[in-house]
Amino acid sequence: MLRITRGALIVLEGVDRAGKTTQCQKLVHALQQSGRAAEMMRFPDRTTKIGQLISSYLEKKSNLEDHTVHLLFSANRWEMVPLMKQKLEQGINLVVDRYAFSGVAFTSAKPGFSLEWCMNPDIGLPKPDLVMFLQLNPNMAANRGEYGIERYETSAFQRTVHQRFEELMQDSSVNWKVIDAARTIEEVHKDIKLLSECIISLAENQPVGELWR
Ligand code: Z5A
Repeated sequence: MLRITRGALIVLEGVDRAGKTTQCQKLVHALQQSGRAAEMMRFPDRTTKIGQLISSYLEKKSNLEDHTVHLLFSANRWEMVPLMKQKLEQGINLVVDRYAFSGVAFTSAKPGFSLEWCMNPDIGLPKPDLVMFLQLNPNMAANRGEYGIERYETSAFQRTVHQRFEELMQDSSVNWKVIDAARTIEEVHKDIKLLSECIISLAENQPVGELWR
């Protein structure tokens, strides 16, 4: 009898303009080309009601209290969990553009927020089998265009966010891999594809874990 093995949960994180979206799209395409089922997801998912509140906040069309918006970002992930689990069980590899790590890094970069408080609402989310952090220094990022007009898009804030990511990467319960994102799109893709193919084989025979638990 044909046994369906589960898909892997693969997350790309990184500083602004590190190339997360570009690489997620390329990875999904490459996996599909090699005959594997693969789909992309992104957070925030701006299509849901919660996502629309977040989008309006990011576009500075509305203001939300800092704790409140943090919890909305987390709720936006939790509302996708049934769908994510269903897809993983169906053998679909999920490639995710930002996840709980962005949630923690961005809120804890604000004054008065500890890493621990920020992690709490995301404890128990499906645990990624692999988190690739696209590393890019701020000068290189600046060469990829000006910061946009959305909230958080200033170099001082992004530097603090980067420090918070560094702290999160100390946690060995998460399978972090740091990728040098300063190279060409193709060079970066090659590394990401190789690491993803390895983890897809490994994840097949393991249950999906729970993040930070
Ligand atoms: N946020 C939060 O606060 N809490 C949360 O829980 C979550 C998110 C999940 C969402 O932004 C904002 O919400 C984000 C974090 C916060 N705030 N900020 N800042 P978003 O997800 O809608 O958009 P983004 O993540 O900010 O996109 P990005 O970081 O700016 O871009 P990227 O995805 O890393 O890069 P890209 O779009 O693939 O590429 C950027 C440009 O660089 C583009 O012109 C590419 O063609 C070019 N590029 C890409 N790779 C290369 C290489 N290798 N060489 C040269 N040029 C390249």
